[in-house]
Parts: sequence; C-alpha cells; structure tokens
Amino acid sequence: MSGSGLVLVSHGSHGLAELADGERLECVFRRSVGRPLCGDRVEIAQIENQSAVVTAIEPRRNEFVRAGARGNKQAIAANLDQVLVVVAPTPEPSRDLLERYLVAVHSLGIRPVIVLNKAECLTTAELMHDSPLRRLDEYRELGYPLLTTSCKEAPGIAALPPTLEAQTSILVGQSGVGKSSLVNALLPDLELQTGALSRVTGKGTHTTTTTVMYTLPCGGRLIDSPGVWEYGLWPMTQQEIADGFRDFGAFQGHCRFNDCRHAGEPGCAIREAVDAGKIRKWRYQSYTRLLQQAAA
Ligand SMILES: Nc1nc2c(ncn2[C@@H]2O[C@H](COP(=O)(O)OP(=O)(O)O)[C@@H](O)[C@H]2O)c(=O)[nH]1
Ligand SMILES: [Mg+2]
Ligand SMILES: [Zn+2]
Repeated sequence: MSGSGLVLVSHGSHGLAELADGERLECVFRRSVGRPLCGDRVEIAQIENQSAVVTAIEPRRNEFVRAGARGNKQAIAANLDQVLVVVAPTPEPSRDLLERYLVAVHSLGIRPVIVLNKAECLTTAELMHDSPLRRLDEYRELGYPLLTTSCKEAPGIAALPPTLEAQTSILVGQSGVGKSSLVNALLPDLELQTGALSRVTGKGTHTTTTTVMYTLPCGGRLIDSPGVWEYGLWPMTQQEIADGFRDFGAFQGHCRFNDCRHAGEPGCAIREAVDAGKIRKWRYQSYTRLLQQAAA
C-alpha cells in the first residue's frame, strides 16, 4: 500500500505521520530520500509485515529554522502558515526584540501575528515607559495582525482560534511570556495527544525538547517547539534586515546607490522618507541598531 501523509514528529531516522484518514503510522526515514521535518507532506510505502517507509518528501513551501549552536540555521519544521510572536508585560520585551522577530519571520517567508499575552497585567504605568508594548497599535497600523490574550483572566484566549483555524502555526517568544500556558489553554487534550504520539513511536516523545505538531480543536495545527528562539536568532544580512521592515518597502530600490545600507549614505530614499515623516523615526532607529549589531 502507498499513500500520502503529514509528518507530526521527526526523530531524524524515523517519525510519525498522519494519513489522510487520520490514522497515525510510524515510518522509517531513508537517508537517500532526505530527512523529513515536522510538517512535511510525504509519500509513504508499506509492504505487509514491514515498517512503513517514506519514499518522497513533497517540495516545501517554507522551512522554519532556529539558530544552531554555531549560529547556523537549523530547519525544524516545514510548511507553516504563520508564526505567533508572543510578547507580554512581563518579562518586559527588550528593545528591538519585536523587530528582530518580525525580520526573522519575514526572511522565512511566513506570516507573522503578534500576540500580546498577560494582557490583564498591562498597566498604564508600564505604557508610560519606553516599552515596545506602547507601540502595539502602530505595529497594527503597519499591517501586522495583533491579538490580545490572557491565560488567567479576561479577555482569555478567544481571539486565537479564529486566527489558528485551518492554519499551521508555531509559537515563539521570550521565556516566560506564556507560550506553554497558551499551548495548554488551546489544547485541552494536550496530554492525551502527547501520550498517543509516544505510544505510536514507542519511544516517549519528550515534549520538552521535541518539535511536535498538534491538532487544534478549531481544526488548525499547532507546532510546539520548546525553547525555539528563546536564546536568540541566526545572523541576518543587511538586505534581510531591510526587507523585514515592511514600511521601507515602497522606498526600497530608490536610493542613489544600489548597495545603499540606508545608514547615512547621500541620496538615501529611506532616510528621505524618514525625514518626510513617511517612515516612523523609531522604526528607522531600530533598523540602524539591528544593522550595527549585524555588522559587529
Ligand atoms: N498573569 C498572567 N500570567 C500568565 C499568563 N500566561 C502565563 N502566565 C504565567 O507566566 C509564567 C510563564 O508562563 P509559561 O507558559 O511557562 O511561559 P513560556 O516560558 O513562554 O512557556 C507562568 O507562571 C504562567 O502562569 C497570563 O495571561 N497572565
Ligand atoms: Mg514554555
Ligand atoms: Zn538607502
């Protein structure tokens, strides 16, 4: 028998796939075929009394990566529709953190959604400081979807299911912003699903380290990859950083120099747009800081 499946868990040489009818099947991965990732669409062949084998990986729409030990890119999931970038009043987001995440999501070609969690903790006092959370409405004006949630009180997490429905999503954010709490709130049967995954692979899926694709009650898929992006991102080039600032888009390509870094060169269209009030000054300042750090 043969058919197509969706990879839910990948352990490198083997993993778990879901077939069209919902059946879950442990599969062997062959080196010659390549290493399937969580979220891959694959072809599976099964000969009676033998283990199922992945015979082909469908071309990926995108790869979600994390920074490896040497700052290199390490693909951990494929074919995502969106990345939920979670921020919260505590721990206070560091300056430029949102820009850094949004640039990274952009470079992967995936849609970012900003989630403000612990919304009930957001006080005006906090907003008086120079917190990135003060700018959330401006991010929305820039075209980034913004959802407001709380795992403890009103407004709850009701804003999430309509956005997650029929999509494949992953949660990223600093440690402590509430990612695990959101996963728990979104997946009332989390332990059941985890247990079922472990039983099929017979290996015990370590949900504290393994990247796992869960099925949401609203019908979407949620990839949980513990610790992803909590310890930093891979280095990005000047062009990737500039491309990730979507408000620069209309002005890119109009600078005097083709290789303009938008860092004070004469005839810079980005700089002119900032001076003309067409690009927000704080965005440009954030861009130049990311640029300096990338060069350092
Ligand atoms: N007040 C408040 N606390 C929350 C909320 N969501 C999570 N927390 C708490 O924040 C802490 C960190 O949550 P956790 O889910 O472990 O964050 P993670 O490190 O991003 O996975 C825990 O003590 C949670 O109980 C929220 O919406 N409001
Ligand atoms: Mg966690
Ligand atoms: Zn320029």
